Amino acid sequence: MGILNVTPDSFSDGGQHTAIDDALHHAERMLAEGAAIIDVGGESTRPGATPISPQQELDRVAPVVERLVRELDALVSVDTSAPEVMREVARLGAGMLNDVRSLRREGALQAATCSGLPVCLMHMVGEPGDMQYAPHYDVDIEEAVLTFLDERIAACEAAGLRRSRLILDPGFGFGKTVEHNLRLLNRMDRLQTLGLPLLAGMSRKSMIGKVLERPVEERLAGGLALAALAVERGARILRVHDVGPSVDAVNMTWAVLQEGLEP
Ligand code: 9MG
Repeated sequence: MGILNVTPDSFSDGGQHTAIDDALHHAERMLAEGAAIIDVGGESTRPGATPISPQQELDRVAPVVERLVRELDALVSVDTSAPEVMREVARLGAGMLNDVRSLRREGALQAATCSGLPVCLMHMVGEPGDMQYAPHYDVDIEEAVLTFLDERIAACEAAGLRRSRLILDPGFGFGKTVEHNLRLLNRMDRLQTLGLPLLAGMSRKSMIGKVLERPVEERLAGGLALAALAVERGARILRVHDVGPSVDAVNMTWAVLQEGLEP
């Protein structure tokens, strides 16, 4: 899954059309490098990020989704928690919803259910604005994540969203210390007991920066190591910035796990 941020600071400031063209070229390149899914996001979920309105989010995301579907025939995931955005991107042909808030916003469960799309449910405590303020868990992190995701699956099923449409994500970096993140990755195979596909996103995140003392532009090698470990512990979708190197890392890991060259 290649990351396509369409926040105002992500692409060219030569006007909206140029920015959309730039986003499309970037997506085209990620697809050529082997991405199977493009994850489009209009609202930053970085620690400390301030929320934007659903209309602002739609203004950023909708034109890109529309063109990705129409011109590149891409499988488009939309990173959103807003029911209004979910409804509109489903209409425009998006193929998946990625909600870091696990459909907990009012109306999101219903919008996602009605869309008929697969949904990624992610573990997060708090909101991006405050989640990194002294994260604390009363139980082991993997237990906390397992319990949370199990409850969200139950809420989805109760709302009529079929279990077979769900993908689960431990939410690396969302309301977690670096120690929580490292332990969670090491024990990520526990989440396989829920019987659903696992997605992991660690690309360029601060857990790499903290361990290796690297700024964000020097975190590729660390991210590839984490990607390999995530695959070994059950992840089947990786949300990444650097698609080409990640595809190689995953294919190499997979060849070892399969003890051969068959995909
Ligand atoms: C939007 N976003 C940022 N980080 C993410 C992660 O780790 N997982 C998912 N599903 N989405 C993310």
